[in-house]
Amino acid sequence: MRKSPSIEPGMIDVAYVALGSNVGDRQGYLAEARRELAELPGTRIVGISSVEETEPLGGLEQPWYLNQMVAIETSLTPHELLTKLQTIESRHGRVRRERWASRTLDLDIVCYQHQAVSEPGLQVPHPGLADRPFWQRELSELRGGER
Ligand code: A4P
Ligand code: MG
Repeated sequence: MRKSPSIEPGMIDVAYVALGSNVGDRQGYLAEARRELAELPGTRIVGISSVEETEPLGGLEQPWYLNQMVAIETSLTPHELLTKLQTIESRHGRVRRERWASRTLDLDIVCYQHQAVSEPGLQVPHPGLADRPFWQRELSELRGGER
């Protein structure tokens, strides 16, 4: 993989976005998320991982998840992308408030190829990467196929 130390804001970078759903039509929510990611400004999808069914993390009683990762080439900064992901998430809403962790659609920024952020509201790479073997598998699947 080519590496360069940093890029200017607004330049094209590769971002890895994790998709998760454990309520309702899980495959359908993932498909809608992929479609909406492809429509973001300055963005195109360059890789799509396999879909994995995963046991819920976090110790709460909840249904199993479908997880998937998408690689995008984007000129959106991490902050801009987070805002866009939150808009997509909120369009799909969350159900069953008493089981807060269950959601129709959860979108997380796993990492950028050339950018990092460490702030209270945004951490890139995502700190959960170390604890999520399925994210690690999906990331290596995408990176292995990049070039
Ligand atoms: N935030 C900070 N960094 C990031 C980032 N890199 N990407 C902040 C996205 N968001 C980031 O997220 C809470 C806040 O995290 C955001 O407002 C943003 O400012 P949220 O998605 O609104 O809340 P959440 O998802 O309930 O909390 P959290 O801590 O993000 O939970 P996770 O880590 O998303 O866990 N088990 C399996 N098998 N598969 C799953 O996908 N997911 C969860 C949810 C639990 N168990 C799971 C899975
Ligand atoms: Mg989340």
